[in-house]
Amino acid sequence: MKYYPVAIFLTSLVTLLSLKASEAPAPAKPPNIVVIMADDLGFGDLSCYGAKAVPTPNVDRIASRGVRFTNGYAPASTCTPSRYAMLTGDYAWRQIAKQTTILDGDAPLAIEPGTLTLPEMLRRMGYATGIVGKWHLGLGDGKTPLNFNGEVAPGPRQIGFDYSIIIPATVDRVPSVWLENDRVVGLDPADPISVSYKNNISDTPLGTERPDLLMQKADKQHSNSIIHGISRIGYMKGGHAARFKDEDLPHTVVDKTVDFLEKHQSKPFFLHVGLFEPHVPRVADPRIVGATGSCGIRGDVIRQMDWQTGKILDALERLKLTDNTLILFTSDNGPIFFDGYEDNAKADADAAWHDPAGGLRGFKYLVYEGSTRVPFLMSWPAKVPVGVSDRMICLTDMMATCAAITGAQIPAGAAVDSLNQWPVLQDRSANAIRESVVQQGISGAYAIRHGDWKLIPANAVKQANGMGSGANPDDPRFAAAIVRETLLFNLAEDPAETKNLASERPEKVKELSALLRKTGVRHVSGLESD
Ligand code: NG6
Ligand code: CA
Repeated sequence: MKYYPVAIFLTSLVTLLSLKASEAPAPAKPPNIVVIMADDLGFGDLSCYGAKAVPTPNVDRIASRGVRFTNGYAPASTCTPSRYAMLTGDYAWRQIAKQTTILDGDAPLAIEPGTLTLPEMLRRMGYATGIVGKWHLGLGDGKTPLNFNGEVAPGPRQIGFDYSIIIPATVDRVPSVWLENDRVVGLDPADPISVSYKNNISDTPLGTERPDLLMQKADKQHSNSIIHGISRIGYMKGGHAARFKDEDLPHTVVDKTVDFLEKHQSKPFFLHVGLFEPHVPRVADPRIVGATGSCGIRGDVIRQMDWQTGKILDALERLKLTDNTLILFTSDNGPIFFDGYEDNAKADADAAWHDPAGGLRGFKYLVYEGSTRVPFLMSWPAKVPVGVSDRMICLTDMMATCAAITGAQIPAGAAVDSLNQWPVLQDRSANAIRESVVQQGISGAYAIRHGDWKLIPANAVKQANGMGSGANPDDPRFAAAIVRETLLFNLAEDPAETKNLASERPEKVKELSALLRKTGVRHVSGLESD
C-alpha cells in the first residue's frame, strides 16, 4: 500500500513515455478526414472568431467540437500556392515554376504526378479519396494543348484523388464548367469547347461590349466572355449546355459531397471540399440573399458557405460518422472586398461594422497578417479535446499530422515543410511545435513570422506581377504588394503591424533574414542584398 502512489507515478510515466514515442494514437479504425477550404475567407469572417454581422452557426459547430486556432496560417495570400502547400506539405515556392501565384483556367498541372500528396498518402493507407469544388492547380501536362472535349488529364486523379468533381480554376475564370472524373459534365459533342486567355474566340458578347447584360459591372480584366450574366477573365466558345449557373454552384457542392459520403461511409475516406465563397463573383441563392444579420452580398455568400458546411456536417451526423471524423475547416488566403466586380461589398460591410480581417492588417495578395492568417478549426470528437489554441499551425502541417494519425510514412525529401501537430491537437497545454511560418504574396513578396516577430523584406519590384492574365499591375490592390523598405513588427505588442521596428532592432532583422534565407526561399531581392 505504501508504494501505491509510486506505482501510479510509474504507470503514468510509462503511459506518457509510450505516448511520446508513438506521438499518435493507433486508432482501431482510422479516422475519416475532411478538409473544407473556403475561398478568401478572412480571420474575422466567422462568428466563432468574433464576427457580429455574419452569423455562421454551422462552421461554429466545428469550433465547439474541436480546436479553434488563433494562429493558423495559409502559407500564401493567393489560392494556388496555399492549396499546393496543403496537398503536398511543401511551400509552393519550392516547386512551382516562376513563383506562380495565380493560375489561369488553361494552365498546366502544378503538382508533378508522382509527388507524394496528402490524398496519395492516404490512398495508400486504404482510404477512399475525393475532391469536390475548387481546384485551381492546373490541368494537363503543359506539352499538348489542353482539350476540354476529351479526357482532361493529368489533374486531381493523377495526384491521388480517386474521385473528382471540380471547376478548373476560379469562378471568375473560363471555362465555366464542371469536370467530373476528368470530363466536362453535360458536354454536347456537337458544341465543343475552346478556351483562350489571349485571343477573343468568345461566341457570347464580352462584358466590355454588352454591359447591359451584366448582373454585376466588372473591371477590364473581368470583362471578357459573359456567361449567364457574369463576365469572366478569359474567352470561351462552345460548351453551352455544360456552362454552370453561379447560383447552382453551392447545390452541386452539397449534392456531390453528400453523395461521396454516402458511397464511402463504410471505408475510411479523405474528402477535400473547395467551397467557392466568398470569392468573386459573389452570387447567392435567392433564398439566402439579404438573410437577417448579413452585411450585403459578401455577408450573404458567407452564410451560403456556412449553409453548405452545415449540410456536410448533417450528412456526417446522419451517417453516424461525426465522432471518428477529423475535420479541418479553413481558408486559402485572407479576405478582400473589391476583386473585380462592383458588388458593393465594402460599403455594406462598413455599414455593418464588419471587419473581415478581424483587426489584422492587410488583405489577399499581400503578406501582412490579415493576408495569410485564416480561420483554422480542427475537430475529431473521439480523440481531440475541445478548446482554443494560440499555437502556430500552417496548412503545410496536414501531411505530417495525418501521417502520424494514420501511421503512414513520409519518405525523406517529401513534405519538407510539414510538422506533426498531433501533440498540439491532443493537449491544449502542449508546447508549440511550429516556431516559424513563411508567408508568400504576389510580386515576389515574402514574410517570415518567427515567434512574436515578423519580417517583411523589401521586394524591390517595380511593377506588381503574378496576378494572372489581364490584370493591371498599377491597380492599387496589386501595387500594395510592392514592399519598398524592410518591415519588422512585434506581433505581441503590435498585432496590427503598425510600428516598423526595423531601424530600432537591426539584430532582429538580421536574425529573421537569416532564418528566411535558411528556408531556401528564392527571389527575395531585399533579402539577397543584406
Ligand atoms: C486575380 C483576379 C481576382 C481573383 C484572383 C485569384 C483581380 C483584378 N483579378 O487575378 O479576381 O480571381 O486572381 O484569386 O483581382 S484566388 O483566390 O483564386 O487566388
Ligand atoms: Ca482564394
